[in-house]
Parts: sequence; C-alpha cells; structure tokens
Amino acid sequence: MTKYLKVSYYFLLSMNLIRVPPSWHISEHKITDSSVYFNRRNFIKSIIGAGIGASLIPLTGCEKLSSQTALEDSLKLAKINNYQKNRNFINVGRPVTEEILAGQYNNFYEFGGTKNIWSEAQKLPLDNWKVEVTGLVKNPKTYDLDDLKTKFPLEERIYRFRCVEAWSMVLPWIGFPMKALIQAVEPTSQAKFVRFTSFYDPKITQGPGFHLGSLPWPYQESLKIEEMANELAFFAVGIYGHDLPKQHGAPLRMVTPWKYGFKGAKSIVKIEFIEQQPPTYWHTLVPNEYDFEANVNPNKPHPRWSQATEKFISKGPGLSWDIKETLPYNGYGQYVSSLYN
Ligand SMILES: Nc1nc2c(c(=O)[nH]1)N[C@H]1C(S)=C(S)[C@@H](COP(=O)(O)O)O[C@H]1N2
Ligand SMILES: [Mo]
Repeated sequence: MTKYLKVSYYFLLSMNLIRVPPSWHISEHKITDSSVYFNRRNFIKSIIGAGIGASLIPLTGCEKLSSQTALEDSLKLAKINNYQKNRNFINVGRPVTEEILAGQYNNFYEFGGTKNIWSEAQKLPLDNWKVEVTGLVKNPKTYDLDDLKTKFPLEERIYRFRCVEAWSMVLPWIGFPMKALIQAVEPTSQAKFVRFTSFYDPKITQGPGFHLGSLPWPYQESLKIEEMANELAFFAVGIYGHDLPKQHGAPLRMVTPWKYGFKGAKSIVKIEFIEQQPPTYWHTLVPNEYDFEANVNPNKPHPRWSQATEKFISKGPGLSWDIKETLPYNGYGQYVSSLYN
C-alpha cells in the first residue's frame, strides 16, 4: 500500500494535480483556512479514497470553529508553578503568538487532516499515561504523568517554531532539556539514535471519514543522540504557563526549534535508544519532500514551494500573519550548526 501511495503521489505530481500553496507575496492578510495550504493528510486521503483515476477530491477546509467556548475550555488547564524562566531563551526578536491562535491552528494527523483539529484532539485519553524509556540504556524506566512534572527541573523557553508548510509561531514551552533524560537513563555507547513514538489507537484517533490503516502509524520521529544531547532539544509538558493542551501534544511532546515542526512528535508514549536510524513517519511516506534531518533551511526549497520566507502567525482577532524571512536552522545556528559540519 505504501508503494501504491508513492506511485500515485508521483503520478499526481507529474500531472500537476497537486495543489501548490500560493506565493508568499500575497496581499491578503487573513488566513482563510487550511485549504490555502497543501494539506498533506487530505491529499493522502484523496488518493486512498479515489485512486488514480479520479482527480483530486476537493480539500475539506472551511470548517468554522464549532465553538469559541469549547476552544477556550480546551486551553483552561492546571497552572504549572514550579518552573524557572530560562534567560537564554526569552527574546527571539518576535512576539509570542497569542495562545488562542496557537491553540486553534495545529497539525495532529492522527485525529484528521485539518488545521483546526483542536476539537477532535480532545478525544486523546490522558488517564494513566505512561512513557516508556527503553533500549540501549543502563537505567530503563517508565515515567507516569506525575514523574514527568516532578523528576526534572522545569523551565520555560520561548522558541521560534517553523512548520515545513512555511507557517511559523513563537511559543512559550514549559518542560525540561532532553539531555536531562539522557543523564537519567544513561545510554550505552552503542546507542546512536533515539526513536520517539506517539500515542496511537485507531479506535480513538481516527478522524471522521479517515481510513488510514495503511499509513505508517504510529507517528514516529527520531534524532541522532548528539542532536538529543544538544542544548536546544527539549521535552514540553506545558505551554503558556499551564499543562500542555491536547491539541499541542499532551502530556509530553518533543520540541526541536532548529528543525521543521514535523520532527516534534506529540503525545509521546515511548522513547527508545537504538543503534540504527529508524524509519520515521513523513520520511517514510514522502522521502523526497521530508528528509530525516529536517533542519530549517531557507536555501533548500521544498519540491513544491520555497522555504525562503514564512507566514508568521501573530495577532488576532482571527488568524492573521506577517511574512518573515526564514533563517538557517530557524535562527539557532549558533547552537547546532557544529552538529552538521
Ligand atoms: N503525533 C504527531 N505529532 C506531530 C504531528 C502529528 O500529526 N502527529 N504533526 C507535526 C507537525 S507537521 C507540526 S507542524 C507540529 C505542530 O505542533 P502544534 O500543533 O503544537 O503547533 O506537530 C508535529 N508533531
Ligand atoms: Mo508541520
């Protein structure tokens, strides 16, 4: 089936049937809805549903926020009190994106392919959450929710966030550096990669109308161990001063701000230290568009759009954006460029 998907994909590309995002130099200032972007999931869905013969099924998009109150409720979560502001990561030269905007414009493909997936994502069950840390480590350990918020000193870091689809935000995460977990579990010298696995239960996560059994679920991402040990690599358990909302990947998600957003697996249930580079979700699905490394690079266009600029989603009311320049490593070169030379 994966093979079939790829064949169909290239076929559609060659036939010019794929919707390409508009040029960044557009004059309107409102994000109309997710359909202006190439919508990866709907695209895949349309292939599976229609096969090659049919042309692209209209992208869904256009869903209105079903309820402003429900959205606000999804963000009303327990305050986190025991954290320090990390002074090295306060100023990113752009304002922090408003919480209500960040909380209604997400990618969480397990629940469906639209950007306003926040309401579907409320189905994520957090009770008895466990994160298993295993593989080539001296101290394998399973953490529960409480452990995650108490075993590691928490800090707030304001980071730029850049999606491969060329939109961006600035988000105030609360969590702990990944290297703190490395120190706790002590990987052996054999460990070269780390694989992160997201929650997946098709009975719960399957979005309405999706039949996605053949996609490479569960969502998995991976870092080289040196990347994970880097100063920037972070696990978030909170955002905007409180617990992580489900749409942002509660209760634990990866944050790697020098990489495209898809590297940051949400709702993590398993972390494995391994020897070989593992297959990862988007890279498996469309290898020529989503490389394993996924470092933000304005000089390396995506096959279907430029990465030189981005839509910085900032101020309301309603979603609006400013066009900003994209920087190499999303502006974090001083921390990470030495990893890649
Ligand atoms: N499990 C899982 N993690 C995921 C995704 C996903 O679909 N499933 N989407 C990724 C992509 S493409 C992006 S841009 C970010 C979006 O994070 P946010 O919605 O918190 O802004 O999550 C990433 N992590
Ligand atoms: Mo993304």
